[in-house]
Amino acid sequence: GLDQIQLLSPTKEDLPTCPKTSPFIGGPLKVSFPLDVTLDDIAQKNPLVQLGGHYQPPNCGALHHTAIIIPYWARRKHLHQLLYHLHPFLQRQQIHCTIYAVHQNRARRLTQALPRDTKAKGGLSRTEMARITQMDNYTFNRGKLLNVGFKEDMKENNWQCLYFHDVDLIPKDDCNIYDCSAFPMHASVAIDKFQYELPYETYFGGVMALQPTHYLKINGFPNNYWGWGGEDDDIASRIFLNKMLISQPPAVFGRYHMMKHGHDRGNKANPKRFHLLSKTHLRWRYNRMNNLLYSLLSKEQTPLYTNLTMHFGIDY
Ligand code: BGN
Repeated sequence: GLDQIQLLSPTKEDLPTCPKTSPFIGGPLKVSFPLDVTLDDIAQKNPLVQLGGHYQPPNCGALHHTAIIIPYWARRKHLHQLLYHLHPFLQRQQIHCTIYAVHQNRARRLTQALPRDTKAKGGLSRTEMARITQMDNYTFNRGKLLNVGFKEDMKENNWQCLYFHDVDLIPKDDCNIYDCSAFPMHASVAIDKFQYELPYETYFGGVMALQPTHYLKINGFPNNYWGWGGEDDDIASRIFLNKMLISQPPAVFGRYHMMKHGHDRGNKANPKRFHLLSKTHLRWRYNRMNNLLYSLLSKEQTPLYTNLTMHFGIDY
């Protein structure tokens, strides 16, 4: 009975609950980068972070259980700089968390990776071939990455809060607590690149936090935005269409530094985004987490994060 259950998980049961406000939280943060910081350096600075980028406060039972989901490709340097800031930040907040980097494989065309005989005439039907070529087209798909992040992370732990976090944004205030609220939350409301203001009223890009129930209610994120732009607006629409509001931290806390970057190859502005957005109210029920086609190529537990790499489009 109950005794047995307690025996099976003895460690955290005996700890007092962490205080509502962590005593380690400071105020505004100065964001600066040591030039050549390596992952080993970061790991050494964060000895309490466990394999896979997992952390829980050692002396108290955490009040918040948060998965941080970072979609990325080809931004290794940004990922390292983000980890450098995020790990100590999360520890100061006394949060139980894991950092997941969700990576879209773009090493080579999937069609080229097919065995020769499959490629030979008759091996694959025309429609199948067309689908592969269209889907695996080297184009970034943030919506899909976020959906996979959700699906894979919930298999590992019963997370109560999910932070969908762009790789180039660094929080600039300790009071920006990485927990969830009653409504979906837009955390990055004051990015330096946009003069610490929302670029437009319904902007929902950068860093957002949802409870699993919010995510399920909106049917997950759209899978059909290939390339840059619009998927965040689609997600905001899904939230409004489901009669939820978007909450925000006070702008003084929701400050972020955006790391500079040039144009990403394979992430061109998507010309279809305007049309797609005009159809969200019709499509949100169908384009969603359940018809998400992907294959997980690897799941690696590195000292500072769990790395998920996937192919999109087809499963053989
Ligand atoms: C918007 C993009 C967002 C992006 C922000 C900030 C679109 C849809 C056109 C109606 N939306 O314009 O995806 O996060 O800029 O860069 O392009």
